[in-house]
Amino acid sequence: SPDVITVGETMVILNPDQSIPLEYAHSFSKQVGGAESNLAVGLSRLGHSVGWISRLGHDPFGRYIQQVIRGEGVDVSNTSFDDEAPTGVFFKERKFGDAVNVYYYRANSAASRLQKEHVSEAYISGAKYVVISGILPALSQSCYETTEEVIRIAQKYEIPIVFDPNLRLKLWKDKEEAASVLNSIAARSDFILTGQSEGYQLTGTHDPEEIAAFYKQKSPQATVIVKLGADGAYYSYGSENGYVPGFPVSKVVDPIGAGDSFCAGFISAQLDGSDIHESIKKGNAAGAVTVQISGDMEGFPRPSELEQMLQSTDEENG
Ligand code: KDG
Repeated sequence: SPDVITVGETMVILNPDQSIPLEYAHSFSKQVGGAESNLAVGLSRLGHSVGWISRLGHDPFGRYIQQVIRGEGVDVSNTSFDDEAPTGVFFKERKFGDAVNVYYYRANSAASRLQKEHVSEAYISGAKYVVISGILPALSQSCYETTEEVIRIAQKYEIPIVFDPNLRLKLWKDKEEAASVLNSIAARSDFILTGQSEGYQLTGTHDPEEIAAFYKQKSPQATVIVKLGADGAYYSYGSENGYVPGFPVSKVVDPIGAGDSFCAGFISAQLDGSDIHESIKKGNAAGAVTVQISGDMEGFPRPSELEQMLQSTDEENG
């Protein structure tokens, strides 16, 4: 099996060619996005073997997604087609500054019908890392059960679980429901990678050190990383903790996907045997490359681009 396995929904993105309110946009670029397949593409570009488990509609968008993700070198052998439900779609909208709004058309999509029977224990059991995102359990009851099944398998084979809560409030009944499900997954994870504002929604504090302390209490063995955007990240690993500075970029074009790119850079470094500080630095650098390019995964770095970003501050810092 691949070294890293992840599971989740991927959609076609219709990205307006103009930065105006969506109702006035007339032309769109077709792209592919989904937090888990983004991460998989990020890892594949960095030279790792990675598998993505999902369901796609038996329709042109489903075929397009399969082609793109497979074309990026990700193993799609455990992703199958559903004859009865369509592939999900979402639109991006850029109105002010760096902010991007998203509008989902994904209710009852093929991926929302993913069931625990679609997940192969034999396939997952050989992985070195399993990556779970908090989007999947929000999609439907069967997706929630699928998430639990993947956790069960990872635990059975002692495969470290990397968890990104990826809080999408539009997908949950309310914040309380999201926090109860996501914090329960965090409590069983080995690496918790959260953003600062979702960390606030889930723990009640903005302070990165308090967010980490909250999760350490639930999962004492876990490494907690709080992603701070341009400011880098804070981490708590065993009794070690600290801040790892980010990489300045001149213009943020599209922040969506940066968190997934961070996760790919981080896991890539862990697979290569780097220590925690180096791994976070690589995550920060990957995120910084990604925000400068439109699209979720178009801007994920290749090794030489990541290396260039990593060198950029070494020079500045002397
Ligand atoms: O992390 C980026 C994702 O949010 C984006 O690709 C869309 O997966 C997506 C989602 O469900 O929001």
